[in-house]
Amino acid sequence: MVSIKLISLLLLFAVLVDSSSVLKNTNRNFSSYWVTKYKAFFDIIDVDEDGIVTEEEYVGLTTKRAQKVLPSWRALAMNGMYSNAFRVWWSNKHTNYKTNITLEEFLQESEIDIPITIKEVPELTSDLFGTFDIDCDGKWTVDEYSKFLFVFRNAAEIQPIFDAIDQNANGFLDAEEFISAWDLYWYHQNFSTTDIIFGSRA
Ligand SMILES: [Ca+2]
Ligand SMILES: [Ca+2]
Ligand SMILES: [Ca+2]
Repeated sequence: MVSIKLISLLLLFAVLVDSSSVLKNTNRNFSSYWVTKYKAFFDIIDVDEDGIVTEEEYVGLTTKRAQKVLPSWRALAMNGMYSNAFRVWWSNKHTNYKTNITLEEFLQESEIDIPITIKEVPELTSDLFGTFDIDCDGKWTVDEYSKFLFVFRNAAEIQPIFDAIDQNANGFLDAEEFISAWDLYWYHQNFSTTDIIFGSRA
C-alpha cells in the first residue's frame, strides 16, 4: 500500500518533468511585495545564510528536517518531490543546470516559462498536503501542520498561523485551503493574510 503510493508519486513526477506543457507566469510585472515573499522562502532554504541555495540545502537538508517529523516513507516522498521541484523551478536549462542558485537567479527563473502546466501546480500542492496528512483523513490538524512548518524552519507560535490558513475557521485545514494559500503565495502580487503559510523564523 505504502510503496504503491510512493511509486505513483514518483511516476507523477517522471511525467511532470517530461511534460511539454508550460506554466505561463502571466503577470511579469512583479511587485516589491512579491519579491519579499520569494526572498523569505529563499532565506528559509538558505540554511547557512551565504546568499546561495545549493541542491544540498534545497533537497538534502529539507529531507533531513522532514525525517525528524515524518515516518520514513513520507520523508522519502518529500525527498522525491523536492528533488524534482529543484530541477523544475531552480536548476533547469535557464540556469544551465546550476546547482548553486542566488536570489537574483531565483527571481529571474520565476519570470520565465516553467515546464509545468497550470493544472499540475495544484496537483503537486495536493501531494505535498497528503505527505503531511499523517492519518490520511483529508485534513490537517494543528499538529500535522506543525510538522510542515518545522520542515520550513518556522519559529513562531503555530496556532495564529494555522488560523490564518483556516479560512472557514472550522479548526482543520483542508487541501483546498492549503492549495489556495499556496497559490496566493507564489502567483499573486498582493498581500494575503494566508502569506504566513511557511510560518516565520523571527
Ligand atoms: Ca546557502
Ligand atoms: Ca489528517
Ligand atoms: Ca478549514
